[in-house]
Amino acid sequence: MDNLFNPKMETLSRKKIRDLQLERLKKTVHLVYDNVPFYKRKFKELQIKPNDLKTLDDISKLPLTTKDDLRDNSPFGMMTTSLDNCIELHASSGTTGIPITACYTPHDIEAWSEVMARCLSMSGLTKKDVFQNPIPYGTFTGAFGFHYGAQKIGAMVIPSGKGQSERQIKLMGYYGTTFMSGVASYAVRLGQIAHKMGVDPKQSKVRNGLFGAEMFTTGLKKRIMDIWNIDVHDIYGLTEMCGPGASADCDQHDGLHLWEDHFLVECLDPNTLEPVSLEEDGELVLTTLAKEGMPLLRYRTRDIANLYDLETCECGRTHIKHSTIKGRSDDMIIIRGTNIFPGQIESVLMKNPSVGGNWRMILLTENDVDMLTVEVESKQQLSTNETSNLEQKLQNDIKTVIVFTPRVTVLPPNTIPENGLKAKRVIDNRKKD
Ligand code: DLL
Repeated sequence: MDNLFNPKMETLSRKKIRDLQLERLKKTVHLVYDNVPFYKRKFKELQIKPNDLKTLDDISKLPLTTKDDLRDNSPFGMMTTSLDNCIELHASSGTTGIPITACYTPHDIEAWSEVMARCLSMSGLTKKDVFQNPIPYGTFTGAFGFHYGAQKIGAMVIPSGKGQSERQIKLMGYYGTTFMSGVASYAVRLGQIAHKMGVDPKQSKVRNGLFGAEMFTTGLKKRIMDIWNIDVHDIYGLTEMCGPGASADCDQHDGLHLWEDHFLVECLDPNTLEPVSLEEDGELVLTTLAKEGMPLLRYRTRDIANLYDLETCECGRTHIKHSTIKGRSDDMIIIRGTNIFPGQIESVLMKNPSVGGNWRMILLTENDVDMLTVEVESKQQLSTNETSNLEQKLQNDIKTVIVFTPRVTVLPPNTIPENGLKAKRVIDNRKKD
């Protein structure tokens, strides 16, 4: 219980959380109805008025918001206030070229710092820590979110920023970094670089890490723990909500607490858009409850996870938990009639101690048939014989989870190209009709 940043809010009774959610939801609904033409139009189409919202269950009457809605109204059409009242802008690039833009009022920056401080404190950050933040400082939300949260706790922040991995390792040693953040796959990469430089990551002073921003399987988490000999926490978030900080896992490592005084979560079947039962996988749909600049109603995240039973957690927090993100509904690949999430493959790969840090799936059409090749780096340089044994073993193991037999190619360490900030796990070169 000693790592609560805001004990009162983090342990609020379920009844008080729900009362607060209803009060804030009503306020948010009025705010967007009065100020955002997109929402006013949607309410009209659905023949509802803000005052029709009487209970939290009435949320199902409200319109959903999609990424396309944000793009159609980009960059500033979803805002409730003029740009004069905003002090910061962030954006996520996505794949279509039109960025998703978010503008923050001073109040929004404060709210973001608060949820980030809760996540960091829950992961063990204290004011005594030296906190290294190896994330590019730019329009991506990652670096600033961690920076604000860590400073709110009073830790010393090293804003080490983008890449330059050898420099990151040197800074860690020089300043005695005790806590690091980052994009999940980068923590593995940094470990590899340290080894290459003759530095054993286990001997560093780092004792804790908080990572996220991309698919983060339990296998990858364990991998980072082993490489660095640190405790690893998972943090989830998205530009549309604020950036990182919607949720993170506590020391129980059994699901991520989502800050329900800031976000109202629903878990819906992505096809029918009906709620799924607790512990059943569905799409997380989030409504902001404490945002001023660009509040969103029922935002379809596309992220697949499940919500847990609402008992008070051993850590004392009362806020709902969700599982790790299993994948994005738009990441699901259909090959020969089988639905595959990249996370299923990563889980198999990360269990194998001979597998290195990077991997990807390559999809091709050969003689009108979809072919899947899994390319994966080995941890150490292997002989031809060892390589083919490992390929065989991985092929069999992957087959048990995806039902058909993929090709597996094991490559030497550090040979799969890095693809920007977040790892690109799927290269789909199939013929499109
Ligand atoms: O990635 C914010 C962030 C930065 C989160 C740093 C955590 C750490 P976007 O670029 O808008 O924002 O991407 C959001 O990334 O919808 C998920 O699909 C994915 N994602 C984020 N965190 C996790 C996680 C940031 N812990 C999108 N596990 C989200 C799995 C994650 N996927």
